Amino acid sequence: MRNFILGTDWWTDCDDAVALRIISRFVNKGEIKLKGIIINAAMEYSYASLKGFLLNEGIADMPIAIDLEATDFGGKPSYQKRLKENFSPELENPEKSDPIKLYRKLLAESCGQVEIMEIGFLQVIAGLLESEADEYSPLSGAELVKSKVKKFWVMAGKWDKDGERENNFCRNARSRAAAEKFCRICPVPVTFLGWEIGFDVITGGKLEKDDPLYKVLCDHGSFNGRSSWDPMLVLLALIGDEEKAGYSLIKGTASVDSSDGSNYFEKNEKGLHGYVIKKLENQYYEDLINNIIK
Ligand SMILES: [Ca+2]
Repeated sequence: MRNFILGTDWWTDCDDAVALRIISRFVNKGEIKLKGIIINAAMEYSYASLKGFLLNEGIADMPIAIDLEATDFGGKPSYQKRLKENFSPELENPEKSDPIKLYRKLLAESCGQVEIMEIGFLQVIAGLLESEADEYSPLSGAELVKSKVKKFWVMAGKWDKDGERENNFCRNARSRAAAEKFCRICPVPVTFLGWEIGFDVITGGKLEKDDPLYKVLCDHGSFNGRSSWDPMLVLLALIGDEEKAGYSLIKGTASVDSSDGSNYFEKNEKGLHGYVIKKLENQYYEDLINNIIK
């Protein structure tokens, strides 16, 4: 069975919750194993709201770590308070949490290879890549990733032309530095799904009105559905094959300018990086996602 770890900002946008509904469907059918979740943006209700959502999905039995220092992304997360109140009112953020250690532990203890899905900011993964030997592994972070991570699937960037700026890369100095580092030093293949892929694929608007996921979308103001960046990324990862998932893959080397978060791509068939292009009409992806999450 394929093993995954998820990184999510679980922040101002509600598409992370739609993505987690898709993941929960695959986990509950026994099709994949989700070994843990790393929250890479922190607000008062981060841990409780995510845990509450997972409890309702029936997949809460996994470790969660949170980057408690990552409070500087700006904006007002809209749906977390209700999730906490409805599903886990007694829970609070942990006083201490070490998300890099959790990545190291999960990777070191995994018998098989792991795939990492990232639908938020990259500073924890950049920290993992630069981490040193510890009680879990004598390997450096880059060596550990090289030996245990088969591939990263990352929602970030805008790849239809060079010099574009997308939120997960360019949100602030923290995310920009991490994105630059990740593209430069990650030693294993990465497939990016960019902003241009998901913005006009709208999902979640057909959910039952009493579905907690629909309430998440409503709290975000997305009563008729929301752009599908994170859902499309996780579904692509879970299918595990760009062509089968309805995309072409452009291979090469991605880079990010840490001064402004702009992204660039040099095409090269032997490159470790790739970004996807849709092969089908938006309706195809919308129907696929809406059918899974209903
Ligand atoms: Ca996200």
